[in-house]
Amino acid sequence: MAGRYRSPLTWNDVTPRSLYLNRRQIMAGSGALLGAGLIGNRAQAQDLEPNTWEEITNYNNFYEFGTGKDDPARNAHMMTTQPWSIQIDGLVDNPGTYSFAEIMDGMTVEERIYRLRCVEAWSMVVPWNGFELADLLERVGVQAGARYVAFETLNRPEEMPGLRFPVLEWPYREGLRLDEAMHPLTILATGLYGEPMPNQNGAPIRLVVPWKYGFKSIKSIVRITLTEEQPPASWNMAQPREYGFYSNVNPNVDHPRWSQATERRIGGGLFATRQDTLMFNGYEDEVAGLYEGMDLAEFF
Ligand SMILES: Nc1nc2c(c(=O)[nH]1)N[C@H]1C(S)=C(S)[C@@H](COP(=O)(O)O)O[C@H]1N2
Ligand SMILES: [Mo]
Repeated sequence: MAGRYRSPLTWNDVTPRSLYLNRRQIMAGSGALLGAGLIGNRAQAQDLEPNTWEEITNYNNFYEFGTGKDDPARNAHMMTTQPWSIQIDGLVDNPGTYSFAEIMDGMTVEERIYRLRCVEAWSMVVPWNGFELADLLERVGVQAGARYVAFETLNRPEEMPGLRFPVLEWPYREGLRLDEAMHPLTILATGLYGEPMPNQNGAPIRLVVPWKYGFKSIKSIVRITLTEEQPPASWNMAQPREYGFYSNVNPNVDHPRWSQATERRIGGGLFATRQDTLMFNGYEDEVAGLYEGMDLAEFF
């Protein structure tokens, strides 16, 4: 691992508006300096302008609250997020149920401005606040036999009206290979725009894996399990031909029912044209090494 990943941008760069322009000039003019790939060129720098708070919190996928894009913003207030705890178990040295405060204790929360590319071919740029999942995994102690990390979302039908419908196998489940989970780009996010995570975005704590389709970034996590075998994942279980376990963003591997070559950037306004989807969602330099020698069409 090439050491801790340092985001080239901070929240101070995100706002106010005048600083966006300043930041974009800086980014456009110093590709070599920022350059380990996250910001490779001017086009990429421009599409890293974050979406607005309104866009990020009103256009959501969180099927536990309904399948419409505006259902989570309308319904997710029903979810109780205090108290909150995460059960951490499986192949770890220190299994247990950790309160949100215990999880956060000693963690350095930083800003990470990441692209979010949904498998449905829309995208946003989100200024998350969070910490590296690796920091938590190191703290609980990953045992030698562990090869995967499994995650589960809260499963509370009385607060989550969408759970009545068998769209997916509940609770929502996802998984990563251990090296993906330990990668410095993989974070547990607890906020956005410097505010606590809104319920519709996965309060109080959710995964963000920016080089994978959005459904891998599981929300409102209550359980993390270190496993030897590849864990079940809700979308993969529902439609294994359409949603693979890896689900790395890849413009060359289409979904069986639509192209993945381009994407619709939410809130594009005046410049609302489709944009090209980037290999590994623009994080190729950082993560391609994880998949060396792997057939990305077979292991989609
Ligand atoms: N528990 C849970 N996590 C989830 C989802 C969901 O329906 N339930 N939707 C996923 C999908 S498809 C996407 S694109 C992202 C959307 O995150 P956002 O609403 O914060 O933009 O969350 C992912 N995490
Ligand atoms: Mo998605």
